[in-house]
Amino acid sequence: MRRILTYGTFDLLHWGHIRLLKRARAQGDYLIVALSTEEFNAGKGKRTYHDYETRKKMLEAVRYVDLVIPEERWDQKVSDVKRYEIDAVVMGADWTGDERFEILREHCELIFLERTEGISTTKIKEELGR
Ligand code: C2G
Repeated sequence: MRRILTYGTFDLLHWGHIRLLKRARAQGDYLIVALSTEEFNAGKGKRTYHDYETRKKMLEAVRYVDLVIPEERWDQKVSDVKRYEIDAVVMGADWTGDERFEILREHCELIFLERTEGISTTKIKEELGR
């Protein structure tokens, strides 16, 4: 069983997120999503519309997602890969070359998929005038 792991905030779940999850799941047989907690997001200066529990439930309702775990720290990725016996970490291409992911190459495959153009949580918030 080929096990895939991806990280993200997945706030205001939209088509760009779903397409990423669909393509990530297609890279293997089992997809784990490490979902950023509010505390972790605060560290990134990010505030989410939905809280962690709601974002987790929404992801668990997506057919491509097999398990949702919390992302609490930047430095948990190597232990995540080992603990969940991950074969490949899959991220959107905006993360290409980021050292916080490149270090995973000695532990698993690292795959970057192109982002879905024209959609983002920020764009949705701006267009809704928030
Ligand atoms: N994404 C995408 N296309 C979009 C928007 C997002 O492919 N139009 C992808 C991103 O590249 C990412 C995933 O969907 O792989 C989740 O996006 P975000 O929720 O914005 O996550 P991010 O802020 O990139 O958090 O430790 C890493 C962070 O937790 C990643």
